[in-house]
Amino acid sequence: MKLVPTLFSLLAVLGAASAGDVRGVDPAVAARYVPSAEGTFACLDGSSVIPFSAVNDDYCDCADGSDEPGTSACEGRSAAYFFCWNRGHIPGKVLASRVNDGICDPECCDGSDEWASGACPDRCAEISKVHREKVDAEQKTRRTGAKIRSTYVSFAQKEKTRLEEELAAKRAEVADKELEVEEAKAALDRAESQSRDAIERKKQSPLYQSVEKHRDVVKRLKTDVELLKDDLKTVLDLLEELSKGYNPNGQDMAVKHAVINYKELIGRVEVPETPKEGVEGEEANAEAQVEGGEPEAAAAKLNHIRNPDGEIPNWQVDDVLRQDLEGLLVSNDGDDDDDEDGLLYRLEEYIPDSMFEYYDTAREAIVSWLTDFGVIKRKQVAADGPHVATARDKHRAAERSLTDTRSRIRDIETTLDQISTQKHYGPQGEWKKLDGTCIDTVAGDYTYELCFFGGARQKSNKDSSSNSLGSFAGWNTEGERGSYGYYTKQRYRNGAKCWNGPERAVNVELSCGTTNAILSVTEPEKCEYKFKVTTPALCWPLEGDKPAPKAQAAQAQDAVKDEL
Ligand code: MAN
Repeated sequence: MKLVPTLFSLLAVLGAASAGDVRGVDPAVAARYVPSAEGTFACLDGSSVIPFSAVNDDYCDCADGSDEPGTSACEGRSAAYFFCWNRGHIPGKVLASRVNDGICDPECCDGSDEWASGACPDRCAEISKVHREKVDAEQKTRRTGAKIRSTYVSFAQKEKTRLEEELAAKRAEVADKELEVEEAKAALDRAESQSRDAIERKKQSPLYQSVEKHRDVVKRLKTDVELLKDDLKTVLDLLEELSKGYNPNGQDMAVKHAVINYKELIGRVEVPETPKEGVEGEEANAEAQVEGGEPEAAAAKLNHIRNPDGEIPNWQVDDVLRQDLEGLLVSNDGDDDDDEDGLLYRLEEYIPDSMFEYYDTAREAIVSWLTDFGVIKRKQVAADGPHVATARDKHRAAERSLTDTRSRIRDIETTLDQISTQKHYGPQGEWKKLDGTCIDTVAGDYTYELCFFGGARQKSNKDSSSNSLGSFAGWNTEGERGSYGYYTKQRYRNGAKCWNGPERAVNVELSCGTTNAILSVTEPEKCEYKFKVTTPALCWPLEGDKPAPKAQAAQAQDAVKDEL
């Protein structure tokens, strides 16, 4: 409150045709800018009461600055802002500090904020025209987009109906399938027990018992032969040592005869041309016989003693011992559907004898290799018979079918929940249509791809390399679910790790457009990308057009706020 009114305050008061026309006052609080009976003004925050003449006197009296709506005297105070009418356009506001600062603020296209100099002409008519054209274009896009969006909504509704029907059918199937599994299990148990009983019975047959005994005997013989071979080797080694180390001049006749006999056993005996007479002569003759013979022939003979001709090879004996006798009982049990697998397992019948040993060693390896690669199926019959195998296959098939049905039910329930609520597919399920739709754009050295609700990728335009930029991680975390703002952002996270940096990620900024398209791609931070995307899914119908989503009113309010 100044004692001597300044030029500004005079002009400000003169500018007010009536008390309600105080310069710069927001019409929302205009009623407070009327002098009281005592000719006073109460600050809007109630902090003080001042003479009405102190309003707009270019001196700040109120703590909140509400006494100076038309000057810059209260700059920085909470209520210190200037309201401009912008007639013919949309009213605006500027901070009190910007009143009469010599700058034509765009918020006040009527130039009223520069009232002291009158330096800013009223440009509201032309600005309003441009604005209207922009708004008209936006509304046109919005209307066209909304029509497309409505097809998305219909799609979601149809999809919902289809899924609900499928869900009902699948739920009805479950009880039948559970019964099928139960019956198949009972049949399998029966077949298994019958098969066990039958095998037990057959095992009591004289033939089986005899074969088992034979096998036991073969087993024991094999052990005996192995032990004897060991013993023979020890004895031969011993005699070899003895024959090399013994002293022929010694008088130990027992040793001498043993060596002579050993050498006879392994070598060809040669009698000297002129045998000597007498006892000494006999000994010399014997020695000559022993020393005689050909070393190579002796070695061959020794080898023959150790490994006689006609010896049954170990693999043949092992084959007999390994034979699955129970399996033979089962496979003979009416298994007359001799399929290709059977042929494969009987391949040995066609293998020439000379190759059999090699084939036998390689067979297991070949069969497991073919089984691993799914070329053949190992026959179950050897383990439990064809009836059990069939029963087991039926039980497994019934279980698989029940599991598939249950899993489909869970999927449908999830999708229906996502369509029906506002969680995933928007207020009217409109985004369901875009689930899996991919759009892309070229930017610099890369083509950027976005698959809605799937993943984002960065593909090189120079080679075939590409980086994952992440998978769908949710909508706008700041927006309230169901509000327009909630659907204007999507997050894609956990992409390929950036060298020396974070995992790649994308923030998608969505707006209404008549097509699904990526408008621009930027990388504001290393490996953090921003996609600007248009989509009809965000073209909510205009107020007055039919039918608006629930949150439409909220969006309309947001829009008005933005404009003010
Ligand atoms: C690649 C691309 C770029 C990224 C760098 C980071 O070249 O993914 O977008 O900035 O890696 O090393």
